[in-house]
This record gives sequence, C-alpha cells and structure tokens, in this order.
Amino acid sequence: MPSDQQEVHLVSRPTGTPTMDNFELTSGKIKEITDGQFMAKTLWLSVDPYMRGRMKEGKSYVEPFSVGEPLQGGCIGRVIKSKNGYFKEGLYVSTMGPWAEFFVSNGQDVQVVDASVPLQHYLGALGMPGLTAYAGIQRIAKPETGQTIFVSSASGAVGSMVCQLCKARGCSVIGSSGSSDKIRWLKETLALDAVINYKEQDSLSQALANAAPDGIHLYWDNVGAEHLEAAIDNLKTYGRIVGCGMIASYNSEEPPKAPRNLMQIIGKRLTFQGMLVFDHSDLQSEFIKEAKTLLAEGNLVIEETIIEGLENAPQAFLGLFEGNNLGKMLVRVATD
Ligand code: NAP
Ligand code: FER
Repeated sequence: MPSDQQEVHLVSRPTGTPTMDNFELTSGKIKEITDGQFMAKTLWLSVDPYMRGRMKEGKSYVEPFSVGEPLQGGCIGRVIKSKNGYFKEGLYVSTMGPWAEFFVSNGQDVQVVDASVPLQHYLGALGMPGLTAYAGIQRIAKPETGQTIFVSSASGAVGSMVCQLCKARGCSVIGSSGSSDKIRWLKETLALDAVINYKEQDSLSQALANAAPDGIHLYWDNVGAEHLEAAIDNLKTYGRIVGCGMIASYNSEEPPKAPRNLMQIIGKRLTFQGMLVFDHSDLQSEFIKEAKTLLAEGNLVIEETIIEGLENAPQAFLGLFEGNNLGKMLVRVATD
C-alpha cells in the first residue's frame, strides 16, 4: 500500500466560468483506518452541475468546498481494507467521496452496490441524476398519456432519463440540446417526437411553437433563462413547470436576462415547482428496481461520456458547461 496518493484540490474560487487554474493535481497522504472504518479504492467519480454551487463561498443546501482541500462528489469504490463488520473487503460501494485515488469511511451514507450492471451506472442513470428524473416524474411532473412535454438539456444525464420515462408513459416529448450529434441521438435513439438545437435558433420560443403548435402541458427545466422564457410562451393554460436546474446561469455573475414573460404565469394559471432530489431518497429502491427492469428488457438507453484519469476530473467538470457530454459525464479513476 503506498503512503501517498494523487488528489485534485480546489485552489481558488472561480469568478464566472471556472477554469483549470481553479484546480490543482497534487499529492496527499493516505490515512490509516481505525476501528469501524474501511478504505476503498476510487474507481469512478461523478462530475455534476451542482458542484459549481459548492465552489462558491457561502452555504446553499450544502456546505461549500474548502479551498486547499480535495473536491468531493459522487463516487464508486472497491473496499480494499476494512475494520468495519459490514463493509467487507471486496464490496463495491457508492458514496460521496474526495477527488482522490483512495478514501476512508465509517460507512455513514454509503450504499453497497452490486456489479449486475456496469458500476458507473450507479452515478448516472441508476444514481442521483436518474433518481432526480424518476422522483420528479412520479411526484411532481406526473405526466399523463397524450400530454406534450418539453425537456431542456434533453441529452444529458437527467434529461435523457426524463425523456425516456415520459415516452414510456405515453407522452409526446420535445427535447432541446446544443449539438447536431446530440439532436440526432435524441431523434434516432430516444425516438423523441420533436427536437430543437437551441444554438441554431433565432427564436427558441418560435422553434418550440413550431414543434408544438397546440402548446405544451409541461416543461422540465434543466437550463433556465431563454429556455424557460420559450417554455412559458408555449405552455397551455394550467400548464406546469418542474424547476430542476438552471445551468445557463450557474457561471453568471449577473442575474439572467430571461425570462421576461413571467406575467403569463397569472393569465395562464401556471404552476412552477422546484425540486431537490435529496427530498426523495425514500424512492431509491423502487426506482432502482424499475430502472433495472427497464434496462434488462431493453427499454432503457443508458449513455455515458467517460473521461479517463483522476487528473482529468477538472476537464470533465468544465466540459459540462461546454456541452461535452452525451448522457452522464463520468471520470474513470481506476479499472478495478
Ligand atoms: P447534463 O445535462 O448531463 O450536463 C450538462 C448539460 O447542460 C451540457 O451537456 C449542455 O448540453 C447543457 N448546458 C450547459 N450549459 C448550457 C447553457 N448555457 N444553455 C443550455 N444548455 C447548457 O447535467 P445533469 O447532471 O443531467 O443536470 C441537468 C440539470 O439538472 C442541471 O441544471 C442540474 O443542475 C440539474 N439537477 C438538479 C437536481 C435537483 O435535485 N434539482 C439534481 C440533479 C441535477 P447541451 O449540449 O445540450 O447544451
Ligand atoms: C443542482 C442544482 C442546484 C442540484 C441542487 C441545486 C442536486 C440546489 C441549489 C440550491 O440549493 O440553491 O443540480 O443538484
């Protein structure tokens, strides 16, 4: 067992869009385990848009990352040493861990995962983003057969699950995304009813009106700003919005310029409800069961963009804001 490991630290807080200068690959000491603890080798790391919020000073729903310390995020590891009666050597685990080659845990907030599916799925379609989609659909969106749903960032981790769950419930789904490859994938692989490359539109609102001439019943918002404005313009009376994310604004120092049409909320009697996945952990086991069944039946497409090496975790994270991922963005730290 080596005494040192590679770690990726946050070395400064970004202003606007984060850059490679905000991160540093450095060497750290591997801790010894004490009674009740285990050590795991990091196999996979998740990079997620919410991490941008943790790079800022000040508390939101979760503590900020500390400058000079490793960043943290969803990870999958294999237990390699244990003084914990439950988390035995050889088990695969999913938890929040440091951007480092190894991590030590006492087992709190750690789930054992089985290798019946590729392990990295537990960070994406079968993990936090998948549960976000599932809980949002079951408890908030509650789409009905025949309804028209608009999903932004439709080819991403959450968006691609929302699209598939809505299609499975008999909805007509319109997805937006930012590249021709992603648009083709949404159309050909996810069989969406209509697609919009938002980067190619003079008016996103008009593009959505063309795709849904009778209007939309529901908007799943992953993006905010102009997407939200376009959705409000096209929602039917009593239409609903699920506020999942607003990635278009995460790197902005200024408040967004859109939506400028919130007044329509009144005339159209719209409902806008935000959601946080952490409120819905009670759905975890039913969600995993349904997702694994869909997957085994060939009724769930899981797409992932894999970046190799812990040292490239910052690049993977920054890539979320460049649209570099199709499906879930992941970092492979080690093969086993
Ligand atoms: P993702 O969609 O897999 O990845 C991010 C994608 O966002 C990029 O690939 C890019 O796709 C798009 N994007 C980036 N900047 C954009 C911009 N300025 N305008 C429009 N699109 C932009 O990420 P995810 O993990 O699935 O998360 C999706 C959203 O859900 C995020 O807003 C996230 O914060 C939110 N979320 C919320 C919860 C919750 O509990 N509320 C939980 C998980 C995630 P394009 O190429 O299409 O631009
Ligand atoms: C996310 C974006 C925002 C997310 C959580 C938030 C879990 C919460 C923001 C806040 O509390 O202000 O992707 O994912």
